[in-house]
Amino acid sequence: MPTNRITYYSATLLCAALLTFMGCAPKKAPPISMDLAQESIIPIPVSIKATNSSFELTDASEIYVQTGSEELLKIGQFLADKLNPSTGFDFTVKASTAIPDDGNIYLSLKKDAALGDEGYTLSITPELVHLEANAPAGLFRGVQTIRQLLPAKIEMSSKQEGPWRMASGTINDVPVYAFRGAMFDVARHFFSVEDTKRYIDLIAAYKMNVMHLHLSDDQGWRIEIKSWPKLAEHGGKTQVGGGKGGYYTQEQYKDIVQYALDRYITIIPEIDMPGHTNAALAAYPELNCDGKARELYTGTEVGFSTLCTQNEITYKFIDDVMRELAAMTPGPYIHIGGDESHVTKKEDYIPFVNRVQNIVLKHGKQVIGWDEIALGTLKKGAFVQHWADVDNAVNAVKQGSKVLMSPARKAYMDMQYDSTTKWGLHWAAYIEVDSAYIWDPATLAPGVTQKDVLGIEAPLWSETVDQIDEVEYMVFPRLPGYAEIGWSAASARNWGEYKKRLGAHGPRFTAMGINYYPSKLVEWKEEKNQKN
Ligand code: TNX
Repeated sequence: MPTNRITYYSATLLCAALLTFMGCAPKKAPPISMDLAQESIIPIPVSIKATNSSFELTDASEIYVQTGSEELLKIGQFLADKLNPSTGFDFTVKASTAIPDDGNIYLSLKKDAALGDEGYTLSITPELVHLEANAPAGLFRGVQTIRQLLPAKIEMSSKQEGPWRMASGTINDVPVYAFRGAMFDVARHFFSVEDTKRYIDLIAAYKMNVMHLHLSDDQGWRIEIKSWPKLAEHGGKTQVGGGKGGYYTQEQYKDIVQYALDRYITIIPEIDMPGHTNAALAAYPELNCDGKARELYTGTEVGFSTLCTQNEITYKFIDDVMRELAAMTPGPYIHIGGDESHVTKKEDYIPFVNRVQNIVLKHGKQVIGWDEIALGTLKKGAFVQHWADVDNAVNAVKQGSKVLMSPARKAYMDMQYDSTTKWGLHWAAYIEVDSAYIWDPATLAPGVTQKDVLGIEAPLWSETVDQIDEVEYMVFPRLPGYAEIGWSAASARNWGEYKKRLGAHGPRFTAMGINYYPSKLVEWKEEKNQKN
């Protein structure tokens, strides 16, 4: 054995012997300088204080959560499940009452009312990543920030080369609006449980907290109702274009609800009425005023169907549907639709909406409806979703209701980006990524101010899309902008600055396998390897 190797082995042995009291364990590379203020976080946080150093995750790192909470262990596990495949490390989640040793991540709760349910503070030093919140949901939102501070390839599902560094400093963050959502129309085309979970994962990454499911329309009824089985069995048989359609069993729906809940996302189920009901009218003849079942419909016209508002059986039907829906929906809201009821007489529409609100309330849920429901008498706690008519939004506020902002010309993700977009419609507008971003829910409608706004929702109608990668193309890259409009103060939002952050998310979208529209308005970044 050559002398230099003998020397090396003796040194190693000596070192091992002295390890306990001299601490000559192999040293980690010293932290490198990184600027937290230059990181591209979407939605932009309230405040970022950079300390120009870094934390490095290694295979010795662990995730610790404050002792005593199953819920915190679950949030820690969510983070571990995100980090394990790409790092190839084996993060396990452990409980600890004290701040753990150097090199680890710690999630804990603190009493801080200013953080509300969803705010968090994230402190990163070369020694520790410490995420704190007033409530578990805040920790979950903060975990999304941790993901964004790591290299984009952290999102890959196969092992990648490190290093896995995060810039050091402190982030304080809290959302402006309590409701930040997206909608999925699974009625025009049916989408599987897996597709819906995928969409939920994508909105969760941008700190949205609501997924509104449009579960019924002229072309299909997509939720099993045990007391009216033909709704799904017959009414769910087809879809736009005549494909095979489908529906969620109650077990599958509950599975989606739980999946969303695990991501601190509320599911809002919508049963659209009295219009947009052809599928139900095809399943049960007694819901039609003439007592005759309608044919299933596979086209894309709107406004031709109506429940028979005069018949008592209609209200029995609604009561049964709402009872079953309420029983499997832990969230506070049920959406009653109410849009485009062009063949329902106004004198029938208004009493109908008033009566349906009472049914929803009776089953312990709050009402949401499209803006036309403001033509009726809104019950206490009802929310109006503005999509088309500003007068309806103003009328809702006059009645004491809050408005959910989904203006079609800004927030409809089924609108094409421009005339060359393969999928989508353009009846409201072409919505490029800048136009989707540049608007403020608090100034959109004169007379509707920030205190009147519940939040923002971006709907994805599915007349023209039937595959999840097509959905992704319409949703990305507009959705991160909607998430930011809902989370960040208007004064902190600026397209020129935002588009740089968005461009830096290109590699993240790629790593997540998102089929996104590479808008020419944005300079899409390549993933840069962090320097050693
Ligand atoms: C209008 S928005 C509708 C939907 C269509 C959508 C297509 C609303 C409440 N009604 O039925 O799917 O336009 O963009």
